[in-house]
Amino acid sequence: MATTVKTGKEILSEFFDNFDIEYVFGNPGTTETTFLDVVSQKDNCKFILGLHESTATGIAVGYAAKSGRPSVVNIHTYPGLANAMSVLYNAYTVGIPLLVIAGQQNRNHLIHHPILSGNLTGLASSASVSQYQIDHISDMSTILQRSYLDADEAKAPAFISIPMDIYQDQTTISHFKPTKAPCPTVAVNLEPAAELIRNEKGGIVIVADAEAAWSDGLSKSLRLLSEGLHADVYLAPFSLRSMVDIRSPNYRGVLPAVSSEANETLSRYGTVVLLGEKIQSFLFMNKPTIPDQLVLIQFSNGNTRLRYDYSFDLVVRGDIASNLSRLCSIINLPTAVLADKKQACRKNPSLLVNLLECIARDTPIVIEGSSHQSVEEAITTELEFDDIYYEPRGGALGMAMPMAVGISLYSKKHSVCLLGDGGSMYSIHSIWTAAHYKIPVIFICIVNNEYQILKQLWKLQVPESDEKRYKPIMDIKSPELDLHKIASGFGARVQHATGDNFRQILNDAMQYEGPTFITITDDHRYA
Ligand SMILES: Cc1ncc(C[n+]2csc(CCOP(=O)(O)OP(=O)(O)O)c2C)c(N)n1
Ligand SMILES: [Mg+2]
Repeated sequence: MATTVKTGKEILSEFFDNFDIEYVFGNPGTTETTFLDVVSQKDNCKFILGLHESTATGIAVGYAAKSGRPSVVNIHTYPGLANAMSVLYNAYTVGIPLLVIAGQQNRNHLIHHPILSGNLTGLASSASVSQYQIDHISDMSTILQRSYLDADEAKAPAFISIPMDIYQDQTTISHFKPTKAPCPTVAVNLEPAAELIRNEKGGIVIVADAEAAWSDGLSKSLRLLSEGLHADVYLAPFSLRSMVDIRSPNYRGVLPAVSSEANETLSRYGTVVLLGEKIQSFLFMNKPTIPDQLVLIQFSNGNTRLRYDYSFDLVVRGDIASNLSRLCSIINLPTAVLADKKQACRKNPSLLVNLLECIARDTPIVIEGSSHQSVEEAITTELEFDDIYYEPRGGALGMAMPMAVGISLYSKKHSVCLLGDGGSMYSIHSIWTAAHYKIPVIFICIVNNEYQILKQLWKLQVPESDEKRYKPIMDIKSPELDLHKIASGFGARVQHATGDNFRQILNDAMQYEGPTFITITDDHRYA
């Protein structure tokens, strides 16, 4: 049989076909030209342009969170990767699969550290599960496949640096087959867990962390287990996604993020069942998040860290949802769920509540970190939205706006992003991508001309401090940001919502196949 010789360009093209890559999200430079030349010739793969790497990467995150598969990101060598790092870090800490590919300078003069070169794998290493530079054409197919599967298996970014001259090299060593990722492992013996739970005395609390979102059918099996055991359920702070059934009478919302408050909540129980990696806190105040005296059981899919943060009494490795179901049968729990929780009735709803009331409850909601975050978490839970995305564990501002764009791109329907005026500035360019590709998305921005959350945290950490010290640093006035001009400059329809016009504004936004940027003033709280 004749041996087939392939170029780097052909290998890349075959990789896209084999792994069904529908989109590449990126911001280009000269080192990526040949990569883009391959993408531009494919009928089944489209390039989505972000005007900044934080935007391109954030859109890829939203798309991956929805599709369940690694999104491919293409960025421009060292500076492009540096700009993407904060969103990459969010993705890494909270378990989002991305295949990040950056161009690198020609291998023939890399030794001289040419302009726009650098230690890309070193830079990427703090926010990715694996890092390769393709120095030999014969490695190219293996590195592409391995990195894609690394991202998929570990639920994290995997990084590849591709020198710009390698695409013309030729090799006979290259083949792809559609690879199925292995099935999730299942636990063989759940009796010890059942035993611990049967003998449990002080009450059980189940805390679901980010990793649990990757287990299909979790909300059903968690509901059966928690209701059968009379256990309360919380979402761990900074988990990124809601994956619990918020209609369950046992669901208590997001656990407090301040460590002493989480400690106080968890102290009411005798046993903590953790689904996923950890219970992340912010800030550390006096006490650790998890009280020492509790029995601690971990369920993990096995693709993030087991026993990494705490010492557990028992760890169960394997697909979380299937193991919770099996546990229900072993303990002989009822096979039907309880009646749904009754919705609370609000006498004087705030403007934010009114706005959200107009929106279908299956609309994805993305919340950016701000002083409004916990209120927004509570409102969206109470209103029974069932697809909520929270502040991620990495804590970097600038992911919510593009993430909402990526979610809408995948689901082909509106998503809603709730954010502050300060937070809006980190990835404001994501509006342009939504306008350019006609992606329907609604941004609701709470304007207070300040970093209010940072003032609050300043006061918490330095109680003797006062406004005179923190206002000059934390106010974003003089000049005030003209958010309407900025957002419309990027291509959004802009509106200011008040008690009189909010219904019309929301209806119009829902009809519009592109981005709407709505401002409201800071009167969002519960009445
Ligand atoms: C990339 C990045 N830079 C800075 C911060 C620190 N930070 C956290 S919250 C915040 C201000 C948020 O202000 P805004 O969005 O206006 O919300 P507000 O607190 O006023 O409600 C800042 C700067 C961060 N988390 N991430
Ligand atoms: Mg603000």
